[in-house]
Amino acid sequence: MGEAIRVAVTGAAGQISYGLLFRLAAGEVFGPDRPVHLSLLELPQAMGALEGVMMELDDCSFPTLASMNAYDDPEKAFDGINWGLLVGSRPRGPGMERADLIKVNGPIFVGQGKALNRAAADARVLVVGNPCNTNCLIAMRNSELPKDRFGAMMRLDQNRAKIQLARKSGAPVQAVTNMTIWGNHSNNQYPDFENARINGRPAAAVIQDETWLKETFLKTVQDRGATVIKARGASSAASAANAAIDHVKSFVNPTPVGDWHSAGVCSKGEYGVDPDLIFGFPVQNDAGGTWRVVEGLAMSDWAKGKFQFVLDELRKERDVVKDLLN
Ligand code: NAX
Repeated sequence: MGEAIRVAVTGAAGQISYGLLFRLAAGEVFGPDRPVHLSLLELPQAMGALEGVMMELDDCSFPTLASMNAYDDPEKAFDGINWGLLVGSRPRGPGMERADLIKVNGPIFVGQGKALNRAAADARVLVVGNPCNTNCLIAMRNSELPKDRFGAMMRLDQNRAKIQLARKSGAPVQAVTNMTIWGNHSNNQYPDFENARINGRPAAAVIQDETWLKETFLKTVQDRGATVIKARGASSAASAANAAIDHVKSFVNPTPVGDWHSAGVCSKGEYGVDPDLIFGFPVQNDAGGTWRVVEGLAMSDWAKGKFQFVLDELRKERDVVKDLLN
């Protein structure tokens, strides 16, 4: 076995982590020959619950789980890590507006951004805790890690969009490629069916139902999180954990030729997005671990309207947290 990869997971006693930690520890992300060290961060009041999760991890006897530690201090939890999966944050309470959530969670990501300076030189970060794009922006702007190491999770939205197109067309989900979720992980995201493909053909040419694409598909994907909460009485946890696994895998492996994946990454001005915003873009990754935004995708005027709307939403979120940005 090779040298252990050190992975920090925050909110480690939460629901998403319960779906995530076992798959990480089982070697699903970094392979059967790469031991994983888990550095688990929680709030002091959740340390007891975390202890229970760690007992269960022990009881799986995973050969790839080299070791694990629990912390309530991000400086310690992020020491020497190669990946930081920032899942923990405060959930939205009853009557709470999005702006309130941004304000209560923002400070967490100031502290965690600074603590990420203790990470290994090659460290990468995925922010899952909501509002994930803006939390990621805060962490990035408070950290000295290079900006291209930060990502926010759009992958659950990508996976949700793909299965809807697959179901509608009757194609298997793996036949759906080139799925972009532009913008924000919010219900104003724009899932781009115009550039998506099914068996290599434009999705719209296969589905041939513009009303369904522009209305049903769009709303289903945008509102999926709320629909799951309503049905399950709890938010998407297993599918979010699965998406986090997919996100990390997509950044450590080369992207299949001709395809791309969606991630919230730091804009360098692509498609007119303000530099530094963490915006959902189509991304391709090479074998060396370098990624780039796929440029030059066409959009109809209708799509440009959706794009502009979500871009404005992210600008407003940035304004709410401007005091937290270094
Ligand atoms: P839970 O409430 O089950 O777990 C969150 C955990 O984070 C708790 O155990 C809490 O003690 C811990 N925590 C809170 N503040 C912390 C801090 N400062 N440091 C360390 N730990 C801290 O929520 P869960 O269902 O696991 O969801 C976690 C986050 O993911 C939420 O913000 C949620 O909104 C977000 N989601 C993001 C998704 C995405 O696609 N980006 C989809 C699913 C999910 O909604």
